[in-house]
Amino acid sequence: MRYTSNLRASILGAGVAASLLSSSAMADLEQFTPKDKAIGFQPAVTEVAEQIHIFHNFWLMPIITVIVVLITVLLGIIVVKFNAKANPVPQKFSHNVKLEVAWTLIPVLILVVIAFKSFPVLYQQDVIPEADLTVKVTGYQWYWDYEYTDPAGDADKTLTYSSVMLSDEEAKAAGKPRLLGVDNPMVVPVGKTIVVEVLAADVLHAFAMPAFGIKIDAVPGKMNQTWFKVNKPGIYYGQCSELCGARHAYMPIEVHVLPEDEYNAWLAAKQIEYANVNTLDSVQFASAN
Ligand SMILES: [Cu+2]
Repeated sequence: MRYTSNLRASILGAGVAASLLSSSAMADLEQFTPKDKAIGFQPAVTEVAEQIHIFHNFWLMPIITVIVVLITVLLGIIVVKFNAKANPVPQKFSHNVKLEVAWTLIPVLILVVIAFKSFPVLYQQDVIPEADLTVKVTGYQWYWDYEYTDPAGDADKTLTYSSVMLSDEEAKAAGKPRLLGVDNPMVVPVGKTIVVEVLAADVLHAFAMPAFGIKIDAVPGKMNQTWFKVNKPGIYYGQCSELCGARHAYMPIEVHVLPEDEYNAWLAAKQIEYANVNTLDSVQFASAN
């Protein structure tokens, strides 16, 4: 409960809440950060991400490996056996019906297998379940806004804030990874269905969280939806995944997944903290500069 008590402390010392909160939360939460020389996916923490990994690791990779090996061997045979020296007189035949049927049908069958295995995963991502919590995420050049609309069935409790990347020094001081840590992370409760409504205010962005298995375009004038349910508390990182301008690489996403009581404490604290802020726009620009 260190997180909760620090939360209360930071309300008292209003103004410095953001950095204090983030660093105190990190003492308790496992941070899922990129590892040196790692390859492959980040560990999956949602069922959707698990299904994506299974599809990739046990279907796509074996299929593509067999294809690559087969083509390489065939190419080798042709180079060795049918070069001008080894085979000075070329054969004159053309067309082989059986072979042509085979090399048409086999790729079709491979695609059918891939479709058969991928459609359920796509369906699982695409059909939005009933939300326990909806968070509206808006992409700006170059930061994210998070809006918790009506979080406790009370429109007055709507909470909006901006999330801006920390500088190298700030990230180091806060113990967060460089180019991924932010000042005000998105915070959600663990084990709950979170529906994310994704928008953009200026150009195309994309909200992507690899560990959750989600990546969705943020389009000006159009609302996209996706969802996730994380079963493991922790701090997770993602990035804008659509080229959106000069600082595209500097609008990371940091999500804290907290036990429900700590999430509620965070929500209550933020509402008090932001209650006296008249225009959130002034906060955004102050932090962006
Ligand atoms: Cu962007």
